[in-house]
Amino acid sequence: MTLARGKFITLEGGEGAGKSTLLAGLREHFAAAGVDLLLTREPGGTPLGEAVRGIVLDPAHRGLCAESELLLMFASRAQLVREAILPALAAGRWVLCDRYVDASYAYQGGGRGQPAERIAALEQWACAGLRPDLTLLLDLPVATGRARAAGRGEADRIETEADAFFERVRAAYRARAAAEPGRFRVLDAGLPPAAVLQAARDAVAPLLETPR
Ligand code: Z5A
Repeated sequence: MTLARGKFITLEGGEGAGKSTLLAGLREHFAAAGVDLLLTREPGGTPLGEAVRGIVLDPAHRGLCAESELLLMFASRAQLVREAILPALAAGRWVLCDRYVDASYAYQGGGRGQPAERIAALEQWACAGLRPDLTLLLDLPVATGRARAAGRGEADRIETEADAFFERVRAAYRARAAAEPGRFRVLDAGLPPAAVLQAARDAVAPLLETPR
């Protein structure tokens, strides 16, 4: 019997949308379902990726240009795909990733104005053809997300952007979800955490029904 490839699920959304909160709930849900899960994140997830994360989020790097930011996101991603995600999927594990390539289209594309074709070319090169089986988009008005995130201490480099930047990010995410309804499930992140988790459980249910 050949081992079934695991499922690749990504979680996306703006600042304070509740990704970390939902990840904790989903981790329990998958454990109860007997899924062997790799939980990881972008940028990050490998020693190199975590070092890149430190660079891109450090407020000291205020002068980082949009091109460098885009390339650093993809450097972290290329490493994560090859070092962690593809081996896990090949071993039959499932992977739940806190952000993936849609974040680059939303933040570096929508937010910073990098051309979508440039991001698509990087995706083709860096991601080894890996696309998510399912993407959960936590959608929330920018003001609500920022208010939730406000009490957390010093803002990272990207969190210091203006509201208009995050409005463009949100619009880009929603446009991607509308263009690919088969892959995306848009969840109302303004609902209480238990309701968001239930909506996410409903969204992953069809994947859990497939043979493992
Ligand atoms: N980035 C990029 O630009 N390009 C890329 O390609 C990639 C990433 C991959 C990574 O940050 C940054 O990198 C991110 C995008 C950029 N920059 N920004 N901004 P991250 O993903 O690690 O962190 P984040 O996006 O800033 O997430 P966050 O602010 O940590 O939020 P969250 O994880 O989505 O939310 P949370 O911590 O679960 O919840 C925030 C608060 O709200 C907390 O107090 C919760 O208790 C509360 N909460 C959560 N859910 C609810 C509900 N449902 N109701 C009420 N309150 C809630």
